Amino acid sequence: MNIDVISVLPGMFTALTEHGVVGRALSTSRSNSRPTDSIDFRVWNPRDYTEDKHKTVDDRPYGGGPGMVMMAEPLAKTITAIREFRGGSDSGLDNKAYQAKVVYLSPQGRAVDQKLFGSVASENLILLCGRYEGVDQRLLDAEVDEEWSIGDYVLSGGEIAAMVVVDALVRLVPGSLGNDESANQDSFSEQIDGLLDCPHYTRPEEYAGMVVPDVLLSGDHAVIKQWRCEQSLQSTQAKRPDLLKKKD
Ligand code: 4G4
Repeated sequence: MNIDVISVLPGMFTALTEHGVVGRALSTSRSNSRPTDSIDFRVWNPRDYTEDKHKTVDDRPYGGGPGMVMMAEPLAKTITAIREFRGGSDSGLDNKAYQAKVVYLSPQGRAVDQKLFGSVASENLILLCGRYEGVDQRLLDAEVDEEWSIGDYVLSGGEIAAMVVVDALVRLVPGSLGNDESANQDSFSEQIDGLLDCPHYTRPEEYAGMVVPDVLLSGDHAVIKQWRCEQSLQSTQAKRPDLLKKKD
């Protein structure tokens, strides 16, 4: 899976690439040591695809009003550069033949969820991050396949929304989470789909007068699995009954 992000603030993505299990997964893929089942992640700055000496990527809105709008041309050139890089002459594809979903992160988009992430985890993505008041509509009409929202609130730019999407996707790509990957895949497949997680405990056995549930100390893995399943159901009923109504 290739993920290409378009952002005028590429440095923001070090929050993702330089920390934790997601950072390790993304740098492993860049070092080319896992050619299959991993994520090749790159960030592209539209300023690098401008022609003027000030590297202008935004301009004032037609019709007036506050703020600035991201210009179509630098973004279109960035997308062309991505298509050339991913499906360039050495790959045997021409520029337009590179198969990728172009996604615009915006408050107007379709609400993302785990099911959507599962359905795109095998595709290539180009994530477009808006800044200022957003992107010229003609670029969106010409280039964008889907518009996604991470929730009903407004952010200063699409970068944090894109990082949410990438983090969630890294967890779904087999072989991307390092040492613990087989364990992670196992617990993912055993997890009851669409329910909230069960409670977790670690040492000590007693903390602030509270003890670990006996069943978790029993060593009976069938009983433990049953208990965790019941806890997940009860927690979902109490905190998110809407998730249960969606299921059979
Ligand atoms: C598009 C249009 C995504 C993108 C306007 C992006 C929230 C989300 C942006 C803007 C975003 C979300 C600058 C308002 C960038 N905010 N909920 N901001 N703004 O997924």
